[in-house]
Amino acid sequence: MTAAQQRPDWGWAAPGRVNLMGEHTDYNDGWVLPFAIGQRTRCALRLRDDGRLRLWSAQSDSPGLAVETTTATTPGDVSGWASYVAGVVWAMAEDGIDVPGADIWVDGDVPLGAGLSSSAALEIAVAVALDDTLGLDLGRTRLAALARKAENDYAGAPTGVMDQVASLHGRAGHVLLLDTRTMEIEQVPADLAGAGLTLLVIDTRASHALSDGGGYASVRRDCERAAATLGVRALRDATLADVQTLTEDSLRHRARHIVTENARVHEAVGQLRDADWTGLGRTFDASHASLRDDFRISCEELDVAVEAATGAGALGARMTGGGFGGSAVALVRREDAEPVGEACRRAFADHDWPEPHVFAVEPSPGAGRLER
Ligand code: GAF
Repeated sequence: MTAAQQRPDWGWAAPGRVNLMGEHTDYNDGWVLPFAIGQRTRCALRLRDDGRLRLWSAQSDSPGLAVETTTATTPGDVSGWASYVAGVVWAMAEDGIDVPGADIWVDGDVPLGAGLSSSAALEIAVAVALDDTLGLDLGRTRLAALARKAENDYAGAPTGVMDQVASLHGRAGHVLLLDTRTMEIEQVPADLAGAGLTLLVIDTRASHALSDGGGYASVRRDCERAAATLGVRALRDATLADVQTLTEDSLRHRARHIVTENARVHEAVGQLRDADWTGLGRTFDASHASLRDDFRISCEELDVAVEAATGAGALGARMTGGGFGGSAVALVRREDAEPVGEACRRAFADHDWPEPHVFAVEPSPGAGRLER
């Protein structure tokens, strides 16, 4: 019998996320408003004592074959999905935590490359599995930091910490207001279903990758340059008046998005608290316009999805996540969900693009052990 056939029961799971508001603000010390979705990555794990690390993914092109390395792995040893798993073991070792060896299996239904944080779901599923199995009790703050280190320094994607925190701290019926400077978290009630609303994800299936050294890294560098030019610690500390003094067009545009987007996070929290759904829809639209025109990380597929959704009656729509492809989200009245999805599919057919995947999501619990 092969090791793949001897997989233990699935023991742990971690969700992907949707971000309601606050895009690219997390690495600018700003605020974000994500929630964990019902789609999750599952993990099964068996410890070994020989320093070997063998990894299987049901989503890989050859799911029966293991990716093999050792617990002394260093960045560059493995690539693709396996780098997010081996990266967690590496980050633990860097932090003085000894993993004696492990066979690790992963599977799940977080759409890959859709901007819904499949990579953080993978890291967190493995991090909680190791934490539990090794009896480490590291706590969620440290687990989030280890997973982010895996993503940044092992997998090579220079992201912020929003996705890992959302995957760990998700709570049904709530969105999570995170201050990425202080790491303070506030759970904000968001009973969308109770208000007769649905949040639709429109996965455009346009490619999106954070670790290709392309768009994400370059906008992040622009933000850091803008902060340095203004003499502030991070763009969170800049005002709109400061931003207007930036003479380089692209820096001024990027910085303006960050300053206005941080304000929109707080507006959205107020609108959730007041059940002001039309206001929240307008904030979605303003955020998308800012991501498209100022931050410049949208793409044609995302813009078409957003226009089709609002044209068919959505209260508001915006791209979510890292951008350059991936998914949009639309806030719709329950009875409009079907026509909005249909309008998006029709708009994509008119462009001869592959059909987008449209599905509803709701705030769901964060990572943890599965009932056996
Ligand atoms: C990706 C990153 F991983 C997050 O840290 C965040 O920057 C997001 O893009 C944009 O808001 O999901």
